[in-house]
Amino acid sequence: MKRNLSPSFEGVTTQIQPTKRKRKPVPVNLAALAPTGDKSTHSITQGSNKFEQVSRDFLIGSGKNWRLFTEEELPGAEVFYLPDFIDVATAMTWRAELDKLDTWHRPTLKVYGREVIQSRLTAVYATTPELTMKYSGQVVKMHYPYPNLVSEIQRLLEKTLGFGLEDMAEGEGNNLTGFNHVMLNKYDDGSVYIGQHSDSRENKVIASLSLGAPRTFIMTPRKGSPGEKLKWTLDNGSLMIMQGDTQLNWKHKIPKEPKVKEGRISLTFRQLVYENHRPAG
Ligand SMILES: O=C(O)CCC(=O)C(=O)O
Repeated sequence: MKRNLSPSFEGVTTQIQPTKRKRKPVPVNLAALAPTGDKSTHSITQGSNKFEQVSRDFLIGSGKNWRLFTEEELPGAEVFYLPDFIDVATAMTWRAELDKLDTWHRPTLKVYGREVIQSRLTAVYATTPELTMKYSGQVVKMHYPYPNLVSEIQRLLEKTLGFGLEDMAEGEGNNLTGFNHVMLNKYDDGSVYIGQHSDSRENKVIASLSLGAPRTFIMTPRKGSPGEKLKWTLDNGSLMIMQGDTQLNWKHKIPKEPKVKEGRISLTFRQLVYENHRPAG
């Protein structure tokens, strides 16, 4: 199913930096501050308007151990979870290699006139140099090209999710859909978390790969949406998909877990769609 939706704000957890007067840094959940639907906070300035949703039937037919959340469990959401996308040894090897990337950084954002530093380390890549994104009014530095390992992981993901099959059936000969952007998040231990938020709805599909310490993932219905809070563990080597109206109806977070002493890296592969952009021809 193909649809175009307008963007909203992607929440992050941050610390306010001292501005004119010396002020003690205060942890702030930007998701709680920012109004949903504020286009100035997160907007795509370039990109493709073509995207593809993961087919539930394809996942059922794959014979893999997918948990496909039902409409009763998560009304108005399409969420799929595969606990053993890769084995633990591979997950640990990938985490160690990605830990060494030289692109990890904490972006400084401007929120309601204040300079704010994001607490999580992130590394951001795009598949094409012309894909750009604004976040909280600032252009996000997207690196290009992907590191080899990240490209390999994306290829494996797209195969696992059945992306590109439609293009091939149409004889286009290449994969015009698939993911065009990945954001890596680093959680050094259980003190690092991500506050409750919904992602921008320009993210048509988000596929989140977990490497390292298992962490709790909590989904809560947005105001006015039906459903009950649901939580489960994102295991080492697991894959989680969110698509459809999930961001419209639900918020999600990874809470602080003081007992977790090990680190985790997540790779959130995304299909960013710029809805006003029409490719030439
Ligand atoms: O680290 C994760 O698995 C979740 C990250 C997340 O919530 C996001 O990128 O929106």
